[in-house]
Amino acid sequence: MRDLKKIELHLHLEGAAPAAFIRGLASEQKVSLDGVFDEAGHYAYDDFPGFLRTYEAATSVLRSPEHYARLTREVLEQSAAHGVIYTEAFISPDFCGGGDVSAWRDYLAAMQETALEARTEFGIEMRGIVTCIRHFGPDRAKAVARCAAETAGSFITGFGMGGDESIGTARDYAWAFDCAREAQLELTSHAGEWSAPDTIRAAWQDLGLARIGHGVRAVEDPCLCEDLAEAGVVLEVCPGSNVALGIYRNVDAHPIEKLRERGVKVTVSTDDPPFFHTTMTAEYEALDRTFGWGVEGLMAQARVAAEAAFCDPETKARLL
Ligand code: ES4
Ligand code: ZN
Repeated sequence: MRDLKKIELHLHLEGAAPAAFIRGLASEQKVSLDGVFDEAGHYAYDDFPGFLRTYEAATSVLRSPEHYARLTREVLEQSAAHGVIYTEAFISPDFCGGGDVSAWRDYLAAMQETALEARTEFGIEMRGIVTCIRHFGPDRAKAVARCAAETAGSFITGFGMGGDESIGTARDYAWAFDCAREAQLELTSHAGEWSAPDTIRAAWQDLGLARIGHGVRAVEDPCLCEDLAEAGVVLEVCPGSNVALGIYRNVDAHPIEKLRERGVKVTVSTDDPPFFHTTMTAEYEALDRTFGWGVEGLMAQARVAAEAAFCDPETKARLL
């Protein structure tokens, strides 16, 4: 399972930072990160709002382009060790210069340079999806969209939104997504991880998305599943993340198989692997064990991911 070639479409760069890496940065800066780690040294949180708080506290020690270069290298090396040959990382200008375009350019240059080195060294290709954070509000989202639009190109290929789904409506963020679309960026947003199926339809239609982050609660609405299947909208499904956050009791209870059976295009990702104690290998093993996907089913899912990747046709052709 580890050696199968994998494509990951939904990975938060900051959320992929190993706890030990963040502890190392904290001690270099002589700051104490109270409440961020448990006794075993893992990230600590009780529920989704707690997860977001821990996540934001952990990112507070990522303070320079050089820190992001080190993070990028660490994450790409880890992913490559699990057979990932192509990864799309969500990157948040809110954490890289606070939404200021010129600071963002410096952070981005550091990440892009590291990604080039990692391609040669570890054999993994990376693209960045600039991501706004819903609970920071529509104005911050606009600033992030401007960062994305200014730096759209061969490395920054997408725009997305994460954060607390209970805040506002999709329409509140439409300006940001329109701005990104005009800059030729491809679009995805978290929806239907926590929120009801109608918010998936709203995000998909009001924001003009090609892909949806999670979207698993679509399973509760057969009509929505039919429409997503017909339109070929791709779900970035992260089973281990959903189980770790308590949305589903275990992988057996996870709707990924039902969604696939209904013809919805599903792909598999890890979201924030150290937070959820998962890896792409672990996700593959769980899906094989639980639903009997086998190498064939897993490879079929990887082809869906390759087709849905936010990259140029030549790169895509090499992944298929
Ligand atoms: C998220 Cl803003 C953010 N970061 C990491 N993981 C997430 N899941 C949902 N929103
Ligand atoms: Zn996510």
